[in-house]
Amino acid sequence: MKSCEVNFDGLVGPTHNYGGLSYGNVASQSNSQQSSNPKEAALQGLAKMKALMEMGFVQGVLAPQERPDVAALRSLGFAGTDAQVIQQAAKQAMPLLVASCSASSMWVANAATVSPSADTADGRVHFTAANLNCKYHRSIEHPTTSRVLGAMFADQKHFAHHAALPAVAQFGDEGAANHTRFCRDYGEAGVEFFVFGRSAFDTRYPAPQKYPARQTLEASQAVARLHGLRDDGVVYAQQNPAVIDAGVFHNDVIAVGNGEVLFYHEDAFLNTDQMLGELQGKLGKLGGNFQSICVPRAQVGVEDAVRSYLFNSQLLSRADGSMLLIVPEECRANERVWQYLQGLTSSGGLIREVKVFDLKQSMQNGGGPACLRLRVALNETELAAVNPGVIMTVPLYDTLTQWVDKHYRDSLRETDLADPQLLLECRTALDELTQILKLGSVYPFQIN
Ligand code: SUG
Repeated sequence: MKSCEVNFDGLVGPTHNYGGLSYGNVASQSNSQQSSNPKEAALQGLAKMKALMEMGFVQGVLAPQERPDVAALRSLGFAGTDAQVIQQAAKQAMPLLVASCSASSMWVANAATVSPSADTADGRVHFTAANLNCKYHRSIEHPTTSRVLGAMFADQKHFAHHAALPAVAQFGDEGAANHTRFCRDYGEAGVEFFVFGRSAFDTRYPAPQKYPARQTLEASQAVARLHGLRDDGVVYAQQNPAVIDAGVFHNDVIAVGNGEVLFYHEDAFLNTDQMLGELQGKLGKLGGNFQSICVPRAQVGVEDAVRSYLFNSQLLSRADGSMLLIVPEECRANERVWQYLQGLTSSGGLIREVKVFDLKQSMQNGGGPACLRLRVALNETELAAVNPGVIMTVPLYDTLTQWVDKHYRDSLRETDLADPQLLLECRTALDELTQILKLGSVYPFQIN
C-alpha cells in the first residue's frame, strides 16, 4: 500500500503578536513589543502550504486557537463578563493578558508527537498532545489541540489519541520539534529518534546553565511507551547543553531528518558518534541505509544556524528519490549559510534543491518552516480516513485567503490586546473557520 508524509501546517491565528514570551528563544526575546501583522503572517503561511501542494505534496491545515483565552484568565481569578475579564487583566496583570493572547499554537511542530501505524504495537497512528509546560502561554494549548486533532483524525480504527503528559517540568514535552523518524519508506517500520534537553530524575545527564531545557528524557520515554514503540525502533539522544544556551530551544532549530537522512549541525548533540552508530544499526536491521549530513561549525557557526534557521527547514522527498530543502528567507540573507547551501545542492549529494519562503512574521517569534508543520505519515487507507475538510486544495486555499482578508487585522500592538472587540473578531472568524474546515465544535466558546 502506498504511504506518504502529510504536512499539516498551523494556520496563524488573528492575535499573532510579539509578546517576548519565550525566554531562551532569541527571536521572541529580541522582537518583543514590535508591532505585528497577523494578516500578513497568515497569508505567508498559506502561501507555503499552497506552494507545497502545487509541488505535489499532500498538504493539510491545522486550525488556530481561541485567543484571548478568557477561560485561562478566569482560572487565574479574573471575573465578570468576558470584556471585564480582559480589561481587569489589562489593568492588573498585562503579562498574563499577553500570554493569554499568544497565537503560539501556529507552531504545530509542538502540537503533538506522532507515530505512524507501521511503528506502533496496535497498528494505529498514535498522537500525544504536547504539554508545553515550560512556558505558561504554550501550556494552555493542549486541551484545544487535542480536540482539533480529534476532529481531524476521528476514526478510532486508525487513530489513537493520548492526553498530554502530567503538567510538571519533569515531564516537559514539546512534541514533534524534538522527534524525527527515519525509515526506508513511510509505510515501513522506522526508527523514531527522540531528542531531549535534560533528564528530570537522573543527575548523570548534564543540563544547560542559562536557558531552560524544555524536553526531558522521561517525557520522551513516556511518549514512546504510550505509542507502543519497540525498543529496536527507538533511539534517544541528548541535545548539547551548550547549544541550548546559544538559543537552540528545540532540536528542530539545529537538526532535521527525513527518510534515511539526518541533516544536522556538528554541535547539535552529545555523544554524536555513538548516536549515529545506533541509528545506523537500528535502521540497518530494518533494511534501511542511514545517512547523515553534518554541517561543520567551521562553515556555519551555531549563531548563524540560530539566526538563519538553516535547520528549521523542511526536508522533503521528491519522486526521483532526491530531496528538497524548504528554508526561510533568512538563510538567503546570511552569506555563510547561503554559500553552504549552494555548495550542498551542487555537490551531487542527496539534497538537490533549496526553495526559499518569506515567513518573516513567524520567524520574528522564532518559528521557521519546520515549526509551522506537523508531519503525519499515513497509508492510503489512513489518508482516506482523515477529515477531508483539512486537506489543502485550490478552492480551500482561495477560501482561506478570503477568510483571512475578511477577519484579520494588519497591525497589532500590545495595547490592542486589551480591546474586547478583538475577542469578538477572533470568535467570529473561528466560528466560520470550523465550518470551512468541517471541524464541528472545538473551541471553548462553542462548547461552553
Ligand atoms: O515556543 N515562540 C515559540 C516558537 C516555537 C518554535 N517551534 C519549533 N521550534 N518547533 C516558542 O518559543 C513566542 C511567542 C511570543 O513571544 O509572543 C513563542 O512562543
